[in-house]
Amino acid sequence: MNTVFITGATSGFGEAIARTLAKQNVKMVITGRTKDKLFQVAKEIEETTQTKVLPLVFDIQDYNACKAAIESMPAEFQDVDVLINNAGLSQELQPVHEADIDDWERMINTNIKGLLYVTRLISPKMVEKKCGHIINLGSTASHEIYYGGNVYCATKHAVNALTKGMRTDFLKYGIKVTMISPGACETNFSVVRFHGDKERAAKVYEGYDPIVAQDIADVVEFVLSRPAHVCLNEVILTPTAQFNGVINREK
Ligand code: NDP
Ligand code: 8X3
Repeated sequence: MNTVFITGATSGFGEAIARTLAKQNVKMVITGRTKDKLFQVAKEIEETTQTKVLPLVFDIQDYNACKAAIESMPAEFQDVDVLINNAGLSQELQPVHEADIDDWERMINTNIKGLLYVTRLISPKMVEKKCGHIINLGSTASHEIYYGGNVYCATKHAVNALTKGMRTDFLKYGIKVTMISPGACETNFSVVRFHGDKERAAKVYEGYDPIVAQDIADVVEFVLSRPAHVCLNEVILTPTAQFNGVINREK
């Protein structure tokens, strides 16, 4: 691993992945919209490891912003060989006939279009060098649908299709493509889903042990540690108390 590029590193999985991979003393680009938090993560990593970090603040829903940020990277960070497409979000849990169109736009623009924009901008160098590894954050929602999950699940089904599409496109260049598909994990995810309602978000994780961001970072580290001839196509991980979207709250 030479340079790793992680989207959505201001919180949750992305932050845990950045802090974990930084122990390997690599070069790292981390992104997000929350500038203070992004710079704080970068500073803490640089103070505690040998990893050099470039924080890039941009909204992945905006192709021109993605392009400007990625083209601004100094030469020493341009040789990205690991791309972690993690930034994403869910908005509300409403049936289609009641949902807010803006919530749909944000999910589709972030989870599908943003992931595609960043991949379009980063992957040509991997193709040129004939090596690289792209890790997409899918979800159990890439495979199942739950009440009110309609559009979020559709975006994560799209990530599943795009992961397979990318693996097909990049096969002849030796670029690995992996999807990591977690179930319920307590991060800022549900707070964002419920537009800042922390009480409602906390209820999602009551009565059982959810997975935590570090569990995802551990999987990323393992996936990246496989030898050149092995590509883990997908890893699905859930809390032990969850199966097919159903959560067992009986202790
Ligand atoms: P968090 O809300 O904790 O983190 C999401 C990250 O994505 C933040 O760093 C946020 O940064 C970034 N992000 C969101 N929108 C944008 C945007 N428009 N432009 C740039 N960055 C953006 O959630 P998680 O860590 O839990 O989620 C990470 C990924 O994992 C998502 O794709 C999610 O769908 C997926 N996932 C989550 C699960 C869970 O249960 N938590 C389970 C399965 C998958 P900022 O706000 O600073 O821009
Ligand atoms: C996030 C997990 O199923 O709780 O992808 O919405 S879920």
